[in-house]
Amino acid sequence: MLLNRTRTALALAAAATVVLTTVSPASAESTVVADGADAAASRTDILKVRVAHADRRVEVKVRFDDLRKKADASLTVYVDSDPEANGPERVVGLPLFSGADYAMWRMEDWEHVGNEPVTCRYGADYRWRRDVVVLSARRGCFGKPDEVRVGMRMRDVADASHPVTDWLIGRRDFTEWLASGQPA
Ligand SMILES: [Ca+2]
Ligand SMILES: [Ca+2]
Repeated sequence: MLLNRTRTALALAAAATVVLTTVSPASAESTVVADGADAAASRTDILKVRVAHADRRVEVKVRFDDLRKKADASLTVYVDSDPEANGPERVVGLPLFSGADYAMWRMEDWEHVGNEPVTCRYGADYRWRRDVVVLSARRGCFGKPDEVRVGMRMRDVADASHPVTDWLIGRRDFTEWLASGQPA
C-alpha cells in the first residue's frame, strides 16, 4: 500500500514538471490539427498539420497521404497575421511535386495584391519519403505580428474531370491564433 502511494506521488511530480515546461512564457505556441482522410481521391489528402509560432519564425509542417515527385497538385498556405483585416495577409503557393517553385504573395480580402512576390526569408523543405512538406518563414515576412493563424487548401487536378480540393478544417478556416515565443 505504501509502495503504491509512493509511486503515485512520483507520477504526479513527473506530470507537474511537464506542465511547467509547456507553459514557460518564452516558449513558442504551437498547435496540431488532424484533418483526416477526407479527400482520399487525392494522394495529397492533407492528413495532419503542425503550426508553430517561434520567436523568430513561423513553421508549418504538413503531412500528406502519399507525397510523390510526379503529381499535379498544389498547396496554398494562408497566413493570417492581422485580426483587424479580413482574410489572410500572406499566401504561399507550393507545388506538391518536384521541379516547380513556391512563392509568397500579399493578400487582402482573400485576393492576391501586388505584382511581385514578397521578398523575405522563407523556404520549403520537401521530405518525400515521409510525405511531409515543411514551410518555414521568418516573422519579418508577416511584419513580426503578435499572433498568427494558418489555413490551407490542397488542390489536385491529376484527373482534370474530377479535381479534388481539401481545406484544412473547412473552407477558409484557420487554426487557433498562436502567439510568438518572443517576449513582449
Ligand atoms: Ca484531409
Ligand atoms: Ca487578417
